[in-house]
Amino acid sequence: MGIAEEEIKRLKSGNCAENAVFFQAVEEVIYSIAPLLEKDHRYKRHAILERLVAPDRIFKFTVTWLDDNNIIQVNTGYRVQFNNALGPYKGGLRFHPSVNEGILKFLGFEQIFKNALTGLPIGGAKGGSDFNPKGKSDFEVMKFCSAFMMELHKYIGPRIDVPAGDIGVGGREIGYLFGEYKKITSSFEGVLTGKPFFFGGSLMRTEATGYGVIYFTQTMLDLEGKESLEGKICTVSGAGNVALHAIEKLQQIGAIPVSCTDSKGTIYDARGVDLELLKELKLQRRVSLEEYTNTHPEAEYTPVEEYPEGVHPVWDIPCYAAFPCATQNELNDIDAQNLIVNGCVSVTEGANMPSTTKAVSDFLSHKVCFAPAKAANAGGVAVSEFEMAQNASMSRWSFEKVDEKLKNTMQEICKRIALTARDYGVEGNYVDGANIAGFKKVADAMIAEGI
Ligand code: NDP
Ligand code: 2IT
Repeated sequence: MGIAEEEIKRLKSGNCAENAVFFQAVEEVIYSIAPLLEKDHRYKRHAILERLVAPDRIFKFTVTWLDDNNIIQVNTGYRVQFNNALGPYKGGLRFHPSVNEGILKFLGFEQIFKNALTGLPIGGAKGGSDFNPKGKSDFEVMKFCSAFMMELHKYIGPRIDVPAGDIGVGGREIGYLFGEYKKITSSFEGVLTGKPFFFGGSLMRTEATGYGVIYFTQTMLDLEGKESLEGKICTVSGAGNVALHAIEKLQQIGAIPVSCTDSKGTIYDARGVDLELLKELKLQRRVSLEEYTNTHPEAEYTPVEEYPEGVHPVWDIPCYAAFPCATQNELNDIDAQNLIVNGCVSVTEGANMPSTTKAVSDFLSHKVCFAPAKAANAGGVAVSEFEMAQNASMSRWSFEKVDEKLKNTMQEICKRIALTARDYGVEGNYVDGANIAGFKKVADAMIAEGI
């Protein structure tokens, strides 16, 4: 077989595997909304499902840039504009070597429902690149971001499509992307969210997703008649934007987060994790979590190579509440069983779709309070919309105002999906509640807007 045939075979087989996460996300929604489709024939007549699972458009482009050794590097960039029935396309950019069209379709599809649940006027999108920021110099990241924006700027705008951060894209990357957009278009406008505060960012956007995850969990535990998080052992995975701010809010409310993870390993610090040290390691020095044990030798570090097969050690730590905040499908059915056997009362998804389908059904059948990502991590995009509002009105809101609005938004989402679940005969099932409530909002707008 020649190189071309091999490449075609690889791409074809890659393509099938690529779509697995997208189908996983779509299937969950279809199962949840089936009773609604049976009951209300308008959705079938207007072909809502067929229209909703197909992105409005996908842009795929080549990003060519020069590294610090003057070697030309080539990456692929994407923007998946999924649905704008409720407002401009909105959703993050992910820079990670695993990025492909299937992953971005799954993330863009989820984003439609998440954004609908916020009650704010934003549609769903996602984008990114297989560029790996890890180990790159600041200049290399800057050069990549400039080259990426050279193409992306054609497709975005404050009333068209407003990207933000996700894995591998934080304030630094958004700053470089914004700078390039400004240079190309000569306009200073709210075309990206998650900007640093001193040039148009919103206070609290950095903290919003992680804080929102905890506000959601507090409301859910309250509605379900469970004990609050105060004084409780909590496990968290991830050590990025979402995980660190979930840990921060847990500590602020008197809970005891004892773990975090990165792509290389897991830290278990039974006395509670040292957040200042974590921030130094992951946000400033961008190094592996292994270094945590240099300062805290009594903490346990397990490198990925030593994980038992098919099991993540972070979900084997006994806890009251678990918060998967790293990446998709990081918590499988064996992990779910470990959490259930160890008496875990609640699981909240900070990452997008971190639990496998089987893990979710196990949590639901064992009556674990389970908060799905599209509801629980919506605080990030909600504050992104607040940033758009501030940019559009050339104003600045205080930290307290944003925090109050965030808290209120998370409480409202939680209550609405709990009520929806009850109305549809699946009380306590926040997965079905979120899917039905999100779908109805988008579908009704699509019907009203015509084909
Ligand atoms: P960051 O890039 O800040 O952090 C990601 C963290 O997850 C890092 O600790 C990283 O490890 C770890 N990680 C990433 N990929 C893998 C992998 N394949 N296996 C194991 N660990 C991995 O991203 P965020 O915190 O922003 O995003 C985390 C999750 O939250 C994602 O699912 C994202 O889609 C979701 N999310 C993010 C929002 C936001 O506002 N940022 C909003 C809503 C959802 P390492 O340090 O080694 O790279
Ligand atoms: O998954 C997500 O909601 C995000 N990465 C944030 C999206 C946004 O536009 O703020």
